[in-house]
Amino acid sequence: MDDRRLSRALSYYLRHAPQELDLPLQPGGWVEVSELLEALGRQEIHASLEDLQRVTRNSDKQRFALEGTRMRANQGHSVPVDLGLQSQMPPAILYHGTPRTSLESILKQGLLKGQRHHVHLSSEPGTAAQVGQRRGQAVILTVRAGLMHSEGYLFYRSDNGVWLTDSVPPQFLQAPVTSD
Ligand code: HQG
Repeated sequence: MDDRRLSRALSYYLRHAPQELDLPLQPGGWVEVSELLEALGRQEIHASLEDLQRVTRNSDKQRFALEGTRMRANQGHSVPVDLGLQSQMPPAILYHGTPRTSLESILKQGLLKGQRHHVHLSSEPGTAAQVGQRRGQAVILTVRAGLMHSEGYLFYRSDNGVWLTDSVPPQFLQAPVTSD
C-alpha cells in the first residue's frame, strides 16, 4: 500500500471508524501502535511501524501524532473523543475556505460544524484557500475571532495548528475574498 492510501486509511479509522477495527480510542484519541498494526492487518492493510512513522512525518498537515507506543489523529474526528485541548485566545482574525456554492448558506446561518466536532479555521488565508479548493472554486471568509473570544466564544488549537470552535454566527463573518 502506498503512503497516500495508508494515510487515507489512517484518517478514516482514527477519526471516523475505530469501531470497524475493533479498536476503542483512548482519551486523547490514542490507540496502541501494536494493536493498530494488527487490526489494519486484519483489513488486509499491511503496514509496519516504519510506515506509520513515515506517513506521520510526511503528512502535509501533520494529521497524525506518534508518541511512545501510541498513535492518534490530531483532529478532524467525527466519533466522540476528548482530545484534551485547552481553550486559548485566538488571533484577531482567522480564515475559513469553502466552496463558492456554500457561501449563501454560510452567510445566512454562519459556519456550522456538520459531521465534525468543530468548525475548522486557519490562521493563514493560503491554508484556508487549500481547504476550500478541495470541493471546487474556493472563497475565503474572514472570521473576527478576537471579537468572538471577547464575547465568550471558546477557541482551541489542535496540535497541528488548526483553530477549532463550535460555530461562527454570521455577524462575525466578513465578505469573502475570491481565490484563483
Ligand atoms: C461548510 C480537511 C453550508 C464548510 C481540511 C465546509 C480541513 C457550510 C463543509 C479540515 C455551513 C464542511 C476541515 C453552512 C459550514 N452552510 N455549508 N451553514 N457551515 N459549511 O470537511 O472546514 O484533509 O467538515 O465551509 O483540509 O472543509 O481531513 O470541513 O466546506 O483542515 O486533514 O461545510 O478537513 O483536513 O466540510 O475541512 P468539512 P472543512 P483533512
